[in-house]
Amino acid sequence: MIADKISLSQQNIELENKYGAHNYHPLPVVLKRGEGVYVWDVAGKRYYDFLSAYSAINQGHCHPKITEALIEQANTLALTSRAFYNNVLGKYEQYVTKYFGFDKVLPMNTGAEAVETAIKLCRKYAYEKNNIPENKATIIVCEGNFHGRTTTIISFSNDPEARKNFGPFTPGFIKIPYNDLNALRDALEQTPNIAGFLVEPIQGEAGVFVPDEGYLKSAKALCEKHNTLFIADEVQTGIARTGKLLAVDHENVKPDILILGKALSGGAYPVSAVLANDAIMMVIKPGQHGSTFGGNPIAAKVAIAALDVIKDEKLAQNAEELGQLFRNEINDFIKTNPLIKLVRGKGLLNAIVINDVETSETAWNICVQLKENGLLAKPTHGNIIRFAPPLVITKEQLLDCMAIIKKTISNYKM
Ligand code: IF1
Repeated sequence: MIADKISLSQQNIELENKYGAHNYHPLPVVLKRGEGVYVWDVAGKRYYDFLSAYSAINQGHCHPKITEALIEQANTLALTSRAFYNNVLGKYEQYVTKYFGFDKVLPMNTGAEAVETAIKLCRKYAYEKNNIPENKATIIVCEGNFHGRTTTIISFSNDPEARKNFGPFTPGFIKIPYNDLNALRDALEQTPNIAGFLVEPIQGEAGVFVPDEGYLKSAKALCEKHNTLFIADEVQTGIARTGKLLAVDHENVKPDILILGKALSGGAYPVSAVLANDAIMMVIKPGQHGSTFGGNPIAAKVAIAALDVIKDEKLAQNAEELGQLFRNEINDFIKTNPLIKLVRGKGLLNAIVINDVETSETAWNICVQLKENGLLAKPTHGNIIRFAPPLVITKEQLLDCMAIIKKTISNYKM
């Protein structure tokens, strides 16, 4: 019986290897079902999901309220395109703009599409409202950024793996060190035609780098002083992940352009969005930007349900409280376990740095052991393991996960 289940796993893995592009290197586990903080593999083994599809499943796997919204709308009217109005989109647009406090939303599907939309919006505003000469707009980004995988977005990545042999690249971006206000000030003062500053409030993929307290507020003030748009990419940090509705809320910073994705749908459907006030958003006129599925009725209904769940179940508060518990417990554990160098994060977006040379082998091997012990996590870059469970996790479940993490690391043999 067990042998059959293992061959079932192997069969699925072999199918992906044979017929799928090899653009990922997944952990060797084949999942079949998800519910709340749990996922099950094809052998029926249960795991805690500590990745949450990179923070898309903040509301937990297959949340009944979100799934119900998806199914009901899918059985009613799935897609109209924006060539026509429908009876769902306007209600969603009103809901999401009031939810986050902006005049308007431009609905898209993936995070990268929303980032691309924000870049186009920023450039168009620069040319039409900020007297920047056409085709001269420059957007400041940070070293170590991750904003998606389109050709323009990787044009300003400094990850060789994300860039190699994908050129030629899109011009109009300059990079500065993350969490460095002097570098931002210099770029704003010395570089002509700056249109915007695109930043992750916490750099997720780079390894959950939390900037110094006050960085976001000072960065926004510098942008205001230089008449530059502050663009917050909250695709991964937003929707309650860091213990507030948005990561910028920790510093009461209001971006000029807000980018959302992932948990905007609770992982049930690709939904992303760009929010801005009229002065910015209205530079885009009919026919100048769009997408076949952007703002479709299913996405609209799913996003309303997903955002309802965040508020109704007080998931930001839960993330704040249990995130503190997680970091406190790991910091205590570090005192007696040299394998971990440090833990960092905000809310339930955390990472531990393994105390070894810059190699991802140890981090990967620890994740394989965690899998054996019933918890799924994955390394980000190098020797860093990200821990990001669904925000619906209970204190008891978190303590159970802490026990698994500590046991695994204590027993790990380099
Ligand atoms: C992959 C990383 C995380 C994002 C931020 C935009 C996007 C993402 C801050 C684009 C997407 C995903 C992409 C996914 C894995 C995951 C990821 F490892 F790639 F870098 F989370 F850190 N802004 N992040 O984190 O959104 O187009 O994917 O919907 O490409 O492997 P998307």
